Amino acid sequence: MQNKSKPEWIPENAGNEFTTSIIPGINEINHKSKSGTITKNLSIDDYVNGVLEGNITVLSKAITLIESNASKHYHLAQEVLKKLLPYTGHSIRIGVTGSPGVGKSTLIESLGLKLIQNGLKVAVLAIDPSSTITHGSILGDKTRMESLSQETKAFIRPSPSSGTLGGVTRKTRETLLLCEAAGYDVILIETVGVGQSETTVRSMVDFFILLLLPESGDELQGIKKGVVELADLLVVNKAEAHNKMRAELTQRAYANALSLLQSATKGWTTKVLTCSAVEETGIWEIWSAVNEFREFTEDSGIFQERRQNQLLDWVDSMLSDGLQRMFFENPSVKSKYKNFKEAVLKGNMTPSQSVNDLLEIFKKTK
Ligand SMILES: Nc1nc2c(ncn2[C@@H]2O[C@H](COP(=O)(O)OP(=O)(O)OP(=O)(O)O)[C@@H](O)[C@H]2O)c(=O)[nH]1
Ligand SMILES: [Mg+2]
Repeated sequence: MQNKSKPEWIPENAGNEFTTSIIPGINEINHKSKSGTITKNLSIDDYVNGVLEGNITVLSKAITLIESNASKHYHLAQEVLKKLLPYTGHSIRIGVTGSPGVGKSTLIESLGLKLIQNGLKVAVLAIDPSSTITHGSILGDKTRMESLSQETKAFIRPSPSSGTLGGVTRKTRETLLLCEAAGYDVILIETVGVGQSETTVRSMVDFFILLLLPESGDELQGIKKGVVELADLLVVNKAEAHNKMRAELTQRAYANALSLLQSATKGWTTKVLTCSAVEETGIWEIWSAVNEFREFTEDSGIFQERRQNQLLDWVDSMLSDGLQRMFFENPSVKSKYKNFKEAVLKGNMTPSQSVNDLLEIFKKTK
């Protein structure tokens, strides 16, 4: 395990409530202050103005505030967000999922660099459900997106590395809004294609890309219906010359399968493309599909409708996150929680009994 240290934007007197840590050797260009004159303790207005100016140090600090699990930071973060909300909503939000190693980060880097060359500002966020267990495994991605992280118009933020998936979701959603307020035109969210995280990311983006590998005929039997049905675009990556046949076979098989499935977005026909993130071929076609989708959904009103639903999802995820925090921070619950779990292990209490009793204790203290 490498040595980790606290980033410079964490207040001096802070405890363990900040989840972010820095591993030496990672390019920290995103976190450097342009002017070098940032004070340690920022007021709400300092945060708001700094983010609106696109100051990367202040943006990083504001995200750290959002990622904090401490109540006082939570309330401050919500005040900052409230003031920034009117400036959000102007980006296109794109989710990228796929099995580990399929090339999500490489594709994001390749697409991101092209977009920057075309004058756009690009933010990359990550949701890594495994990081809630391994505490930040996706940090490696930052080193992988080396070229992108050198760009002043790019902002890369790894997944918050502790808390429940629900907590991570709320934090990512709010981070996305901060990035929009800071003027990023395109927000790319990478998620490892396991379990719940795909549904989670789908619920916070406009456009969802599923990345696939070229496969042989036999392997194609097991098309994952669930995640395919979430995607607006399927892309077979690693489609270089030696893989061309397999990539096209995969492309056709998925196109056939899609004709039998429901599309993720009403009225939109999910496309299947091929690309090579490494050789940078087929990347513009992906961006064209994004634009075509945007035009189509804006005309049909689905774009706005989805954004409204995302706002409501945010309410729900905040509610469950808030309830959970309230419950586990409740002193009466805290004092019994550990004992009850031990009692369950010893067989002196059933799991449901312990849950009921804890809920009763919680209700009585309200
Ligand atoms: N040949 C080839 N290799 C690629 C391509 N895209 C990515 N790779 C390689 O595949 C490996 C994994 O790429 P990543 O971009 O890290 O994949 P990922 O999906 O982000 O992986 P995780 O974040 O670990 O889930 C790396 O060694 C890349 O160089 C491609 O288009 N062609
Ligand atoms: Mg990756």
